[in-house]
Amino acid sequence: MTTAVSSASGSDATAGLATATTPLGRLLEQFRAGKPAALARAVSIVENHRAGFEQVLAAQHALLGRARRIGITGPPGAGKSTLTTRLARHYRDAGLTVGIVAVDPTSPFTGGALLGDRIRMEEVALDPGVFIRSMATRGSLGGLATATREVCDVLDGFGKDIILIETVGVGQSELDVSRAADSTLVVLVPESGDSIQTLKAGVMEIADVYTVNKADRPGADRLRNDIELMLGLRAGATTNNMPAHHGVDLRDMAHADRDAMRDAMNPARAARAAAQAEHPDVWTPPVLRSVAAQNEGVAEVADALERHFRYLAASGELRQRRRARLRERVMEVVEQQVRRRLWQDAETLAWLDAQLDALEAGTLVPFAVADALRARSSSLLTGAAYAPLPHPKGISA
Ligand SMILES: Nc1nc2c(ncn2[C@@H]2O[C@H](COP(=O)(O)OP(=O)(O)O)[C@@H](O)[C@H]2O)c(=O)[nH]1
Ligand SMILES: [Mg+2]
Repeated sequence: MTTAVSSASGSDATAGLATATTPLGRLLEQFRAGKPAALARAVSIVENHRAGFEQVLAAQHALLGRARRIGITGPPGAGKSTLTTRLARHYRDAGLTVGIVAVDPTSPFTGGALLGDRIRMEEVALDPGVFIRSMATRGSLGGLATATREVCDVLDGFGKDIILIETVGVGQSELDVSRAADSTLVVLVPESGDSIQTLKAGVMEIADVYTVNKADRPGADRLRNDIELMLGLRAGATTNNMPAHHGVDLRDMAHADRDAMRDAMNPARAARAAAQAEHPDVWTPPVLRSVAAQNEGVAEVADALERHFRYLAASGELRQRRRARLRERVMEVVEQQVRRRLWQDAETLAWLDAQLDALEAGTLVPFAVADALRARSSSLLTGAAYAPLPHPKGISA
């Protein structure tokens, strides 16, 4: 069943949306014309949730999904920013435009780096085909993950072909941020306890491609093997590929059986073999090696990301991931609105304060106050602020 929703809601958020006579209308016009200055301003408005940010985002909605969003995550110092810069260069050389969103307080994109890094960054920073925004400080409602997604939407709507999202660390917020991406590249480094910690902290759930960066240092192959071993064990290679007979003479077995037997005895090998085979509906994360500082292995990383994107498209997972993102997006917006509408309403706060005596005396429980608050605030919560997109059927009930 569908319910038509009137677009004449008298809303504040849609007022002046399409007219070029308002400053925001003029900004959106320049944005649509592809002016880099308009992109920078639009990103700032959205990042800081300044007046008009909803209109800026709403104007992008129908355009979303053209960009490929690639998350690049891993422990501090792993070489994420270096690799991000190299990948940006790689995509620029292929004629693609790039947006970089760095969610990392230690990122050279924010200026906290060695001089050499700054110079390398500037090589892409000065390229008009590359837009860089650092999200190190985010004070407003909604949090970093929301802000990151919203900024990515602006870059996508602007027409950037590739969006690189650099996030540091291993915590839940970084995992949230990585969900803004279509593909996630996890960057690990040898001789760092962080790397295995990172894997344990749930990064294996989100990694589509791994690279062991700083492969010019000892221990890279060892780490690579450890990751492949974990991947192989997780995939259950040991049981799936085990030939029926044990104790057979390997020399009597067909090649395929022998390979299966070896893989069964070596899950890491099995994981590597699975990652090299191109299956339309199974993806085994490849574990690559790179020396980002020397631009080694960068093309291979880009190639693996390309293969992952093909897999996403062919398997239907791209559509699934993006639909899941839309769903989360609506939930996120509702939460933000509820918070803003309730806790920025002076009258509601005054009413709440008036309940404190009874709460303190124990004659009212917080749950009862919450019930009453929601009931008395229902019009605050349901009042329309956004007109639906022009669509013959309106919004589904
Ligand atoms: N030896 C070596 N150093 C690297 C490599 N990649 C990056 N670095 C250096 O490692 C340091 C941290 O790199 P950065 O990209 O800022 O790491 P991030 O914190 O993960 O973004 C910098 O000094 C880089 O020049 C590499 O492959 N090998
Ligand atoms: Mg960095």
